[in-house]
Amino acid sequence: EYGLERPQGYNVSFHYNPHVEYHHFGSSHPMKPWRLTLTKQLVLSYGLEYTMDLYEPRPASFNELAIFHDREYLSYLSEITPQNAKPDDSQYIAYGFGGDSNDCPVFDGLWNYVSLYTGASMSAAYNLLNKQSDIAINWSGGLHHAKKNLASGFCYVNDIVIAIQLLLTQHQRVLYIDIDVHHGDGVEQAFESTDRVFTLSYHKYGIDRHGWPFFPGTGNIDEMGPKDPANRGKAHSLNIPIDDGIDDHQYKWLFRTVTSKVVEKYNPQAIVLQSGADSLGGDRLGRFNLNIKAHGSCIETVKSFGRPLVLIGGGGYTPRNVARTWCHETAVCVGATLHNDLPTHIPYLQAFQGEENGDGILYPDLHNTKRHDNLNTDPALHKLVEKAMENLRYMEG
Ligand code: TV7
Ligand code: CA
Ligand code: ZN
Repeated sequence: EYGLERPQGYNVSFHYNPHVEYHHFGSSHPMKPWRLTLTKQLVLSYGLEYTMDLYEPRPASFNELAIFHDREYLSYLSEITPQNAKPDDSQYIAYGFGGDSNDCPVFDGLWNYVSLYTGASMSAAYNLLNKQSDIAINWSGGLHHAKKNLASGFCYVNDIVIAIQLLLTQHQRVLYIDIDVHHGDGVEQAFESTDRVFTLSYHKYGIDRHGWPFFPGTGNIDEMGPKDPANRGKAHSLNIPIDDGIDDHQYKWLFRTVTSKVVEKYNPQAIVLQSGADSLGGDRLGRFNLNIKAHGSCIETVKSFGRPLVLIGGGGYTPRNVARTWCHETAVCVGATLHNDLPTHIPYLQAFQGEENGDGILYPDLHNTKRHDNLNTDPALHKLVEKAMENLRYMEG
């Protein structure tokens, strides 16, 4: 109570183990753990560390990862190295390491990497459970595609599922919200048979001009969990498929309208928010046209519900904008306003310099930096919201 001024009175904690930064997926791979170095540097340069409790969590153990994952899969994951990997091995392929896309490469320190980001999500969940924090942040987590025995889409261990499992020890209903540009399929699938977790994902959905579905190819509006009425998980997933180029105004309206309704109906006792930054304009893999403050307005909306919140990272493939966004969203959590001019004394300042419209500033205009035409019309989005509202009526109240 005697700390720095916190206008909105939220206790925020920041869970981060810096060792996670030093892992490399490979030089051409879009996932760059050093975006977390940039994020941390920005957070520190604005002095946000004085407004939060900082934790350096220990890595998760094998047994902790086994809360969700199969032990056989974990044994394989813990033993595989670039030196001993056999790409023709049946387990290698079955566990998701094969394939021509190389989405999930085997790299040095892989087991250490997955243990570190999962340990940080667990630490964040524990802080909610013991009431040390109202909001607990882990920007290194959010690996939402991993299945119990399968690596998928840059994700090997599903830290989100494990964090939610911990929250379920004390909370009857947990809401999972996912604003990564990709569908949060791994989390949805993990909880498809329970009514104690509601999953809500906003994502790009559709087929490109070469006939390829946008990864992972699931998450249409009519996918709302098991159809069997005897299954408790029925209607406890909501997917919001979005087309290329959605703008700030449309996304903010869509997010606020649908999420508010879900919170009102489901009345969760805790919320886990995956804030993937690949939904920003100009992202290397994404297709949307959001600015940093529009992305951050989703965090403001969720914060306004006043429920215990775990805030985690996820995708984000233009590192300087990932860092800007997660720094801004950290400030949103503590209730601070940041100057647009970046502090001039920061290490890595050059990462934020020399951009056409972002030179030395926190909030560049990202609109149409990748020139994705907006294929979302207002009438189509209104229809989508209507369908979402109809889906919610199938949930037993
Ligand atoms: C949470 N998109 C993860 C998002 C995971 C997306 C994909 C890549 C990609 C991988 C690379 C690479 C890439 C430039 C982009 C269907 C395929 C891809 C045909 C050859 N460059 C998150 C996963 C997605 C790997 N995967 O949600 C090494 O892009 O689309 C696919 C799969 C298989 C078939 N091939 C196309 O954000 C963290 N991968 C460069 C090097
Ligand atoms: Ca999503
Ligand atoms: Zn993504």
